[in-house]
Amino acid sequence: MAMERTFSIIKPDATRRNLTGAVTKKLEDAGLSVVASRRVKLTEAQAKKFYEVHAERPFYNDLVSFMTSGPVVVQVLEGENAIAKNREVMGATNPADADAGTIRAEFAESIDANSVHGSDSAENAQIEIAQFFTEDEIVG
Ligand code: IDP
Repeated sequence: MAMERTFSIIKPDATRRNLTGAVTKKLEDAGLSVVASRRVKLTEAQAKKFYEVHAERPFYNDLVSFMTSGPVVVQVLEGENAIAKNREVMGATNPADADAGTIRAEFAESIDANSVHGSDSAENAQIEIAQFFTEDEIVG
């Protein structure tokens, strides 16, 4: 198995409920190391760019409003098979479909306020990490 890096966001619904530590513990318990982390309030431009692929979807404007509604924690996670492992521990997009024990099953409020983002491919992980971190801010 390959060592990989992936990009994670702890979303505003989770920071608002003081779940930053609880979410991070789930990630760490799954074998993922937090090798970069920063709490930030996304600008509308940053959120729009980040979710550009969903620009034509009906939920795009609501998603951008939600992601700018409060602080988020952007993180780089490192570990073996980190991209798939993170998606596994996050659970399905809709918390109603998420497996027991996953972050979204335990913490998400709804399909939009679903507590976490995680890159879905190696290519997107690289693009997303570069949007928020320089190489020297990542300490493995
Ligand atoms: P993912 O976060 O599980 O990768 P994506 O399909 O990439 O899911 O969608 C990005 C984000 O857009 C989701 O995490 C969720 O916050 C929001 N979203 C996705 N589908 C819906 C929907 O049908 N209604 C409202 N929000 C949605």
